[in-house]
Amino acid sequence: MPTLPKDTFDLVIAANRLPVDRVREGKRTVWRRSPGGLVTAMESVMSDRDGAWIGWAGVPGKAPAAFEQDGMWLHPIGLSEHEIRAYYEGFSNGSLWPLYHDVIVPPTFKRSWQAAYESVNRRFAQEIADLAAKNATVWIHDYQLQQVPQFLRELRPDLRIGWFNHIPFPPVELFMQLPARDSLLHGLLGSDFLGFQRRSDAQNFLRACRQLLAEDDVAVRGDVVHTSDGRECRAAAVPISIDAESMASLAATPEVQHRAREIREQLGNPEQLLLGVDRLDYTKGIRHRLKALEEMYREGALTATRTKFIQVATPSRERLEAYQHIKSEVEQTVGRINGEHSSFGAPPVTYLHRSFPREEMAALFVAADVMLVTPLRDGMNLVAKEYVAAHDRSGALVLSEFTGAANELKQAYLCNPHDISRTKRTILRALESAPDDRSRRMRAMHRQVLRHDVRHWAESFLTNLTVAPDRP
Ligand code: GDG
Repeated sequence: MPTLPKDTFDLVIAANRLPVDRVREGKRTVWRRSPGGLVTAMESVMSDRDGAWIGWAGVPGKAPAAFEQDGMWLHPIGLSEHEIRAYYEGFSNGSLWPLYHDVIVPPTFKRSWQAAYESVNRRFAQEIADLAAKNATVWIHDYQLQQVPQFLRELRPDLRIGWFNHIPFPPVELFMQLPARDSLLHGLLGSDFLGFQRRSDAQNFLRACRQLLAEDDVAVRGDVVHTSDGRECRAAAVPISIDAESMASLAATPEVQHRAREIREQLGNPEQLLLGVDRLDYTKGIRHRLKALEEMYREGALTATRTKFIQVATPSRERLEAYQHIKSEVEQTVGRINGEHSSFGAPPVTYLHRSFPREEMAALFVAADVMLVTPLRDGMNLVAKEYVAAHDRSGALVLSEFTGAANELKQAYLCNPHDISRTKRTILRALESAPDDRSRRMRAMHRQVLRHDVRHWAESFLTNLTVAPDRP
């Protein structure tokens, strides 16, 4: 690893967050690798190159010094408290997140947020420009950094620039609400290649360019946008996945198998165990899921002593009002269901509002007979893939049609979470289907996820980026 890291990296990753968290260990502050497939995927593509990762360290204030960890050069970006409020919580999570998820809650638009977003995106671009070697490959991640490709292109026309969107790209009828819409489209068009979770996300982007940028002389032909400065930018679907092999082998370990049995025992050995695992976010359909279950307990379709439900809801974006609102709604509903249906020490719903180690998550997946994944809109949903990787023939997946995962996991019990009556019937179908049927479905999905894992995703993104049309 170079000692003077300037102009030296062949591959630069930029994401809102670094792949590490700053934690206190006794009196010392240390960096601990954050869990998640993205880090694994990047490790696999960075192993034979000089790679750097640029991102926010997760705490306000001046950027800590750059450092090396696990063979990656980690380069923190500093964000002030104002920038966290305006760029991250404001524009990214108050304007873009709801707009890109079908306006499940109304987006808020503020000019000051947009200005902070632009200035943070410029800072990312400058830092990348300083670190990247000549003709290096730059991979930018997600909705927080949509203007980086353009700003970076202005600074470093020699670079090959790709961007991947982890969340949906909205239909033009919604996207056009955004006051910054032209700036974001021009921002993205600084890339050579844009990767999306689904084909329809890529199509939505191309349609937005065609309809909103026509007068700027942008021409869209097939999946390529021809820009007025003579460049080409291609948009296509490259669906993300998980480290499937590692989840499958973790789930098979005696410790995890034992812990899964223990979880069921602790719940009084129910006949059926249902599970939900989500960030506590209004996009994940937790309220709709609980409504369906509440009705099923009330009507007797489910019996509280025989069928239990565990909901893990990882804390998320807790300073935002919409998140405080969904939290209190979920907690009220759980309280009501348990109030009406618990017997002493045996509530039907176990609600866990905290994070767990990966091993515990694997044990929960193994323990659950039916996994409920019911988002109202979700770019992909990795939890669905993790559950499927943890089961090769047992278990059943109820999956919302509004997830990217539904495009690949076609043997799931698909549902429309807005349709509570049919969702209830789908949950019952998953619970009551013949073991043969469940096993046939699970085997097919397990094979699909193991074949198309996160390494496959990272490689196909980089291949798409490498073969992107040459610049003039
Ligand atoms: C965005 C897009 C897209 C959750 N709680 C714990 C824990 N998790 C892990 C899960 C899973 C991940 O976090 C969540 O991923 P999702 O895909 O479900 O959702 P988002 O956070 O919304 O992610 C999404 C994704 O980006 C990737 O492109 O699929 O559509 O919204 O891996 O297992 N992990 C541990 N403890 C927890 O308590 N260890």
